[in-house]
Amino acid sequence: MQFFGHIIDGEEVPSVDGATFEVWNPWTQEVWATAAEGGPEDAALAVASSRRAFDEGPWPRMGRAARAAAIHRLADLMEERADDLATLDTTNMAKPFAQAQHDVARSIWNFRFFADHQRDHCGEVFPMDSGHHSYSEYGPAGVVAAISPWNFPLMMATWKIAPAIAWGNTCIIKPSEDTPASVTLLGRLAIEAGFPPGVLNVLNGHGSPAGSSLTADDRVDRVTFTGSSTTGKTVMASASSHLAPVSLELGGKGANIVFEDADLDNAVHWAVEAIFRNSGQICLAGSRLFVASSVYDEFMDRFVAAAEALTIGDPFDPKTRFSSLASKKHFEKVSSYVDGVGLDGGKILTGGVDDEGRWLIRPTIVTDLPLTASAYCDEIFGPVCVVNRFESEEEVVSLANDTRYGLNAMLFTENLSRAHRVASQLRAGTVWVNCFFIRDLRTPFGGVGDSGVGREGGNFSREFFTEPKAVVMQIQR
Ligand code: TXE
Repeated sequence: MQFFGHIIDGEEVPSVDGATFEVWNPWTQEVWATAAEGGPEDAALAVASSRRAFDEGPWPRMGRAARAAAIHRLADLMEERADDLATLDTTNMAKPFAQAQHDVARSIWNFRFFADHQRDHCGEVFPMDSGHHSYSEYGPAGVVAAISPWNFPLMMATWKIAPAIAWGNTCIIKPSEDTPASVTLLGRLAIEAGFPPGVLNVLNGHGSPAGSSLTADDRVDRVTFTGSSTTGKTVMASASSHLAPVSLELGGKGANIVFEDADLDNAVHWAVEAIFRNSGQICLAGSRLFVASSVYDEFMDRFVAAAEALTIGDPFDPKTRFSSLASKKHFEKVSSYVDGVGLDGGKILTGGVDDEGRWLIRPTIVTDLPLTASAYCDEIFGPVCVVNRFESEEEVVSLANDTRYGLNAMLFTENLSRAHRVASQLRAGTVWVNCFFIRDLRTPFGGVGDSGVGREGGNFSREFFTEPKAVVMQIQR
């Protein structure tokens, strides 16, 4: 059985007290590994190591080109081990292997992008009428605590680690207790790439005490978190005790709007991706679908057919497009929402809870739910799409914005003016027009309301992971 330790100060180590936890394969429903269960002492050691690496080590001082080169070396090693990284994510959370390979490629790109972004960046110069000029300098903030979820185990972790270390910080990543494997391998590769000890530490373990010990530690200068809105609030409160800025990427209940003039083939394709990719375990999921009345019947026939055509099965089978949920606990959560649909007056057009004992919810499409039903309002984080029809643009904008979340929205139309008009009216951090899930790493990423605080990506990550400084210089006397 494999073991995933902590990576602290350039070494893979067990917990100080030897505690471990089981790591599950949700497809086979078997324990396939164990991992070190981090406690307060392990967290303190990880923070002390990253603090030393920041205060005394070469990383923040080595210059941008050398740092970029080191990060590209790590990316090269990830490329060499890409299938091993993808295998760990698929084993650990039943993500279809091709999707896990895609996540690894994107994780490598996270490192390459931010390595180059910090190397090539310029500060600003502010000419002043007073005979002075000012310029800005972006220095590293210090020690970053990063806490990541289980739905994109490697990808979400690297989305945090890459900008943090690229900008000269040192970082402790705590992966989800459900998916410690790929991030631990990443930590091993960082050692192999020659990273100075403490630049990238991996602390395995549960949210409490491992994660909470990190966020509460006053030697930590930044906290970046992706997870549930409830835990996000706890993390923010904890970091506020020592005034560490936080970046929170939380849940979502994305609206997906199909107007009557949409290209229906394209809209159906993306509607399926938006709610059934990764078994719906995506904060950006298009879980509330609104379809114009005049095309509703035609769209729904095609949407239901496409959902039923998804090949369900073993995530390592190349034919599989859809597999089980990431854990038993999560399966129970999603099942309870599906079970509640009928009680709330909703109709399940297709899908439902698997009847073969797997931790699987088949691609599920629901109609007729009242707008107050919990399956309509809450983030289910599973393959459950709630559909409503609409009559007018004004009506659908109001429906789409009527949520406590605001991470993303999609709209499908061939009318250019409408696309711009509606995109600007939607209350969301990202709006996709005629597509879904396409990202440019320079753009802001984050949400409003219960979907989070702050933005990351390109210069937005720079703002968060650095301490901008103004230097004012007299040039004329
Ligand atoms: O999330 P948690 P869970 C949503 C989704 C899902 C629900 C619950 O709706 O069903 O959250 O998932 C760490 N201090 N999302 O229970 O608890 C934890 O160990 C510090 C949306 O997995 O938020 C893990 O590493 N850290 C989401 C991470 O927080 C703590 C992705 C997320 O766990 C902690 C995942 C604490 N007190 C779930 N408690 C998205 N936005 O994509 C827990 N953690």
